[in-house]
This record gives sequence, C-alpha cells and structure tokens, in this order.
Amino acid sequence: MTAQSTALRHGATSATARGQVTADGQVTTQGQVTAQGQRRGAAQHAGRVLGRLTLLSLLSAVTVSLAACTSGVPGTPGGTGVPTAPTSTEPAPGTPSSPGVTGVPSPDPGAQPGEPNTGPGPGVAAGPVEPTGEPVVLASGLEAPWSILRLPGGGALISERGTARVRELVSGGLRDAVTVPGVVARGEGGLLGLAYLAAPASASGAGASTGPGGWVYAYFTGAESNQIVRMPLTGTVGSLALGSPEPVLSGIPRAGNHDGGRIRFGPDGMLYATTGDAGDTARAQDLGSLGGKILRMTPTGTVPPDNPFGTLVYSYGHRNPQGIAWDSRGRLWASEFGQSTWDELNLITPGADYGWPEAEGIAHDSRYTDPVVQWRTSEASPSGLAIVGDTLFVAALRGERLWRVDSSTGAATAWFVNTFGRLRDVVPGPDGTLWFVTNNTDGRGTRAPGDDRLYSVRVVQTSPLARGTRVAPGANPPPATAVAR
Ligand SMILES: [Ca+2]
Repeated sequence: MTAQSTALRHGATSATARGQVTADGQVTTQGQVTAQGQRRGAAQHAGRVLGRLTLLSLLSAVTVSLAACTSGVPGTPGGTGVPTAPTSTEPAPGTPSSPGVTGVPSPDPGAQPGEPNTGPGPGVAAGPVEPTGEPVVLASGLEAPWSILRLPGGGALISERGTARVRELVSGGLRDAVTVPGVVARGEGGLLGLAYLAAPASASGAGASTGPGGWVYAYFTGAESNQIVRMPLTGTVGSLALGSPEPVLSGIPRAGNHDGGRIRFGPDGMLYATTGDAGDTARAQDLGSLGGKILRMTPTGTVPPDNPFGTLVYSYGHRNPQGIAWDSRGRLWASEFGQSTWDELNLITPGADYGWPEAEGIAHDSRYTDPVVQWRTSEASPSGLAIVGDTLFVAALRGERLWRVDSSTGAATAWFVNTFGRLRDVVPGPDGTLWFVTNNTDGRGTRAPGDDRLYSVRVVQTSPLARGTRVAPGANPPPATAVAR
C-alpha cells in the first residue's frame, strides 16, 4: 500500500506513463488507461461524441487529459486529479435506463431531521464509498436544473434556473410544484438553491398521508439582489405545492455571473448560503458585504449569536462557492469556482479568510486558509457537493465529471468523465444511491435529446484511498441512453 501510495503521488505530479495498481490488482499505466478510456468512450458514445465534438475538440480533450497528468502540486493534499475514463470490464449491475422513465423516490427514514440531503442515508455503511453499476435516468426534459432537494417521506423537488419552476419528481415524469415569483434569470442568475426545513414535530404531523409539511427555502436572483425566501410546503408526495413566499434575506449582491446560490441547513439547525462576489472581487474581502461569503443565519434570516463577526458572515474571501455539505464529524466543506487557474474544495471554519481575490488555490500564505483540494478549472468548475459517509462527491460543470474525494486524505478520483456532459448538482439518494443532475441546456453546454437529466447511481463501500490520486477502478460504462445522444 505504501508503494502504491508513493507511485500514485508521483503519478499525479510527474510522470504520464507511470505504472499504477488499480483496485482489482491490474498494473497499468496512466497513459494507457487514459488513451484506452478515450477510445472506449468514443466507441460507446459514437453518436453523442460526434454530435458534441469536432475532431479538433476531441483531440483537444485528449490533450487536456494527458496534460492533466502532470499538473499536480507537489506537497499538497489531493493535488490535481487525474481525468479518468471507464476501465472496468465487469458487467454493470445497474438497471438499464431509458429517457423519460422516472423512478419513484422511496422514503428515507434514516435521514436526519430536515432535508435528507446530508448524511450517509440508509443502505450505506460507514467508511468510504464509490459508485457502482450504471446510472439510471430518474427524469429527463429538465431545463437548466440547479438544485435537487429530497424530502422526508420520499418526495423530491428540482429547481430550474431560467424558468423559475420548482418541479416535483413523480412516477412517470415531472410535474410543476410552483413557479417562484420575482425571479429575474440572467446569466448565471435565476432560481438557484433549494433547502428544506421541517415544521416543529408537535405541529407538523408529517407522514405519508399528510405530506411532509414544513418549508421549502429558495435562493434566487431578483430585480435588485439575490435573495432567500421560504414557502410553506403543502400537499402530499405526488401533488406537492408551495405557498406564498415570505422573505428570509435580501441584499445579496447580484450580477450576470458569480451569484453563488447554494443553501442548506446544517446539523446545528442554521441555514447556510454560499454567495458570489457578483463580479466585484473586492466584495469578497469586505466584511460589510454579503457577497463572496458563506453566510449563516437562523431559519428566519437573523444573525445567530455565535457567528464570528456578529453578522451573517460565517467565512469570507470566496469567489463563487456553489456547494456545501457536512461530514460525519460535523465539518463543513464547500466547493468554489476559481477564476482561470484553480478551483477549490475548502474545509470551512468560522471566521476564516479563503483568500479571494488575493489568492486563488493553494497559496501557502498564512493570512489565508488554503483549499484541501484544488483542480484545474478545465477539470472541474465545481458546483454541487454531496457527502455520503465521509466521501465527498462534487458535480463538475466544465470538467463534465463527478469528482470523488476521500475526506480523510484529500485523495480525488474522477467518475463519468465526458459521459453525461456538465454536472450541476449531486445529493445522497435513498437506499444507498447517489443522485446527480446534468446541466447541458443553459447555453454553455451541448443540449442532447432528453437533456437535462436526473440520474441515480448505486454506491458501495470501498477501501480508503491513499493521499494523492489514482485512476478510478470501477468507473462505469455509460447508460444505454447515452448511445442515442
Ligand atoms: Ca481560496
């Protein structure tokens, strides 16, 4: 294991054809695996690849993959990940998927109070996990989906950035739960994050027959600012509806880009929100601005008494964070878009300065907290973040992959590279699954028939990863639907 770890670390920092031992015991080289993966991907996705890439861009993609093998940062946890492609020859146990076929979400009784978007969930043992089998299509035909919100009792809602719709996943497809009023969708702004808060137990009577109750929170771009509202959740699973919004927080800087937008309740019952610098980098270091921050607030938007600065600011020096999740130790992690060099995965501590705009990526500057993992922006552009057990999953837009990160070592491996297109969000699913949603319909990706889609993939326990990176041994072949793209 020690030798493997050493080889892997070197593999991420120096050689492009260094021997590697995969989990199934095969010794191969990174160069071979990458090239084979590209060829296999091209064969299996012929229709899609030809539709999406010119020969020039295909060559460019190969070049990026190979170049990335040498782009690690010596001496840093995680360093730069190695783009990978499917290497497994085992038949995938997953259920073949088909466009428009929608699974029925099952209840998630093991989740903690509030939304079941954090925590290991039932069916997943403690320890590191990784995907297995073919991802299954749960829903298709989404328009620029941004946030997946699973509800107690088995319901699930998905926000659409441009249409401002909140759509409910139901058997047979999707239905509209509400169109959020006041959304002004422009550029990266629009209807963004969703979060859920259960009603007090004494008053809710939540159950399968009465519906989940409680509130759905939404972060959206309005005419004047980014804001957070909450709407009472009514109805039962399959016919959920949202009542009139009541304001929680407004005044978050808005712009055509860097709007942040992820919201989630923490294990402490407080609401956390990621905000972008909204195009003015100075905001990130300005403790008087709500931009370029991770905010922490009570469910009604007031300042918790134990916040570090006596304001809503929880951490600062952020450029455009769009993912937050907590691990089993209660630690908060956040994903963040870099400008042009380094994307970041940060471990958030209250009051800390994460460097932007003075630093991007690992800076070794005592004034700033360095990211635990950094990626080239071409490999990542990280949005949604999920934690299953103590394994982190990051939905990458430009990188068109799902990053898997071991929280104890920072080891990062890539899954589904260039398989489903851009990925916007990922959340723990029910019964030992992981859900993720694509982002190919907002103008920056290449829309294929059926886009955008919500996928589910099973996760299984695996061995801890050594620090550094390695080729994902069990990366999956694409679902049958991808052939038609
Ligand atoms: Ca930073």
